[in-house]
Amino acid sequence: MKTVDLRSDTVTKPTPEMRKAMYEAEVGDDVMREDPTVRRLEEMAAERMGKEDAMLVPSGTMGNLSSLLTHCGRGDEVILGDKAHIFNHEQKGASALGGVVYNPIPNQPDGTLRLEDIEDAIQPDDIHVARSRLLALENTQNFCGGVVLTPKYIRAASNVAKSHGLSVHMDGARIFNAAVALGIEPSELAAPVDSVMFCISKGLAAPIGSLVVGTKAFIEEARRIRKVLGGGMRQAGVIAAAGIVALNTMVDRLAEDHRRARALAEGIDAIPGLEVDLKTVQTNIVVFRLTKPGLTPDRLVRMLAEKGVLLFAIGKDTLRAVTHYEISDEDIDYALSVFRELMAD
Ligand code: TLP
Repeated sequence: MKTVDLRSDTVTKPTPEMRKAMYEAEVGDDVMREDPTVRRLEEMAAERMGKEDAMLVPSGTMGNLSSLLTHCGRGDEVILGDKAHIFNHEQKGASALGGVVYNPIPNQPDGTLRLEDIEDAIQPDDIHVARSRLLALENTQNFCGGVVLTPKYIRAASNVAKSHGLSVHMDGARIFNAAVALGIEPSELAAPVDSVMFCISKGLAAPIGSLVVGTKAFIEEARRIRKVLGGGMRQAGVIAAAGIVALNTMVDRLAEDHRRARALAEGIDAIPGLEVDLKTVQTNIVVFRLTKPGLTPDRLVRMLAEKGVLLFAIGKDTLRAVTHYEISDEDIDYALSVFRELMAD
C-alpha cells in the first residue's frame, strides 16, 4: 500500500549526500571542543543567523530548555504564547528542572502575541511577584498553522520586552521556512532577538540536531546548561556533517513544501465537512477543522491511516498535515483522493 506520511517534517530521512558526509565526517571529542565538523556547523549556524556563536544540541526541546535556563534563574518568569510549543509540548521543562515560571498570553490566529498583552504581562518590580525576565516567540508558529512572524512584528515585540529589561528568545524550529516564505535571510528574523533555537532535523531533513545561537557569553553559559542536561556529545561530527549538508542543500527547496501545503490546503478546503483558514497556510503546515457531525478527528485519522495517509489530530476538532521533501505532487493528489472518498461516505 502507498504511504503518504504527513504527520510531521521530523519523519524525513537523511539524503544520500548527508549519509555520505556522515560516513566521511572528521570527528573528535566535542565536550573537549575537538570536533572540527561540529565547530564548522556551529560557525555556519552563527553566520546564517547573524549571531556571534552557536551550540549544537540533540533536539529542539533541549535547545529551548537550555536557552530558557540560560536566560532565567529560579523564580524568573518567561512570557510566551498559549499555543507555544515550549508551553504545550516540552513538559514545561524549564519549570520542572529550573524553577522558571511560565506566563502564557493568547496567541492570535496569525501567530503573534498582541503588544498590549505583552506589556500587560510584564510584572512590575515588586517584591510580591515573579520577575519577568524573558519573552519567547515562535517562528513559524506551529499550532497556529505554520504561520510566519515578520521582522517588523518581531522588532516591535522585542522593543516592548527590551524597554522593560527583558531578553527575547525565539523558538525558530522552522525559522528557515519563515525566511523562505518571506524571501529574506533568517538573520533578519533573528536580528531583534537575543537567542534563537532552530532545527536541522525538521524540513531540512538532517537526522538529528538543533542549534542555539546568541552572543559568545550566552552560548558559553548555555554550554554549561547543555552539559548538566546530558547534552554534551562526544564524536558529534557524524550528526553535524548531515547538518552542514542540510544548510547547504535543503533550504531553498522548502518553497516546494510550501507550494504542496497550499495545494493540499485548497483541496481539503473544497471538501464538505473540512475547513481550512487559507490565510494561515503560509509554509509547510496545514491545520484544518473537521465539521462533519458524528465524525471525530481521531476516527478520521484512523480511517485515513487504513488507506496509508498519516497525520495527527491536534485538538477536539482540528488536525494537522505537514509537507516535507519526501512528499511529492502525486502524494498530495493521492491524499486528497482519500480525503474525498472518506468524507463522501
Ligand atoms: N515539534 C514536533 C512535535 O513535537 C509536535 C512536530 O511534529 O511539529 N519547537 C517547535 C516549534 C516544534 O515544532 C518542535 C517539534 C520543537 C520545538 C521540539 O523539537 P524536538 O522534537 O527536536 O525536540
